[in-house]
Amino acid sequence: MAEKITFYSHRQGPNPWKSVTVFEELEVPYQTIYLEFGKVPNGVEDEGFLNKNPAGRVPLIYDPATGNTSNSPRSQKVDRRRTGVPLTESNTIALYLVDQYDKDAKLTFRTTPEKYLVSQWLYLQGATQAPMFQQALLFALGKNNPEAQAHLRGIVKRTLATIDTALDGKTYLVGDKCTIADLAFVNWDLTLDVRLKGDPEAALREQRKALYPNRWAWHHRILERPAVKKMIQTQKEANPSS
Ligand SMILES: N[C@@H](CCC(=O)N[C@@H](CS)C(=O)NCC(=O)O)C(=O)O
Repeated sequence: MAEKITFYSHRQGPNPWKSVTVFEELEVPYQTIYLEFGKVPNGVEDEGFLNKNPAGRVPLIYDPATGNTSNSPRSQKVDRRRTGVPLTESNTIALYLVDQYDKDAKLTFRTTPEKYLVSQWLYLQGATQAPMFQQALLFALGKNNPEAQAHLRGIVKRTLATIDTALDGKTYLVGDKCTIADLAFVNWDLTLDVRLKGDPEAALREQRKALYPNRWAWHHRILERPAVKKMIQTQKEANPSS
């Protein structure tokens, strides 16, 4: 069995949990180190972690299987022969894991155009879904700016509509199987109740089900996957009081 990947995570933040789903799908062994947010001991902005990822963000993995690399941001401070390749960015980690561990292409495609379509959805997830869902919540919570709130909720709804249209007559985003592109959307989608709170047309689950039926069925289809159930259970266990 492969040596365990060291995985820096956060108990709530959605991005690291995307990696957990891919570990579980591919049965890749990993050991989790939970960090706090902020400049606190064991925090993502603590000097110890900034030496590993100057961006101060999780997920970050070290995979001993990949051996030496010159990819470390502050390479002189990391013993790369012992720790393996350091990688950040949840979608890059997903791409890495399928390259390294998904020899049968269970979660990906190696053909054209499918591999570019997987990439397209991963970019949409990372560049639009995650940051816009995050902004929508920040504006809803912290700023008395109804125009900005409505604008951001509009982008969230447009993202849902984009997925819904793409899934018309289809089961998954690319080809006929669930790939890392589909899996990448789950964790932020699970937070829609708070992102769309107060929205006149899509705040409620029943409203979203009626507005985006393809997306609704797809999201629930993915939630039935054993690896996704395991990820959700692991997150519950990591947050016993919530
Ligand atoms: N684009 C990055 C975003 C990573 C990211 O923002 N992670 C959050 C947790 S979900 C984080 O580490 N935040 C640190 C902070 O807010 O201080 C990815 O997909 O991995």
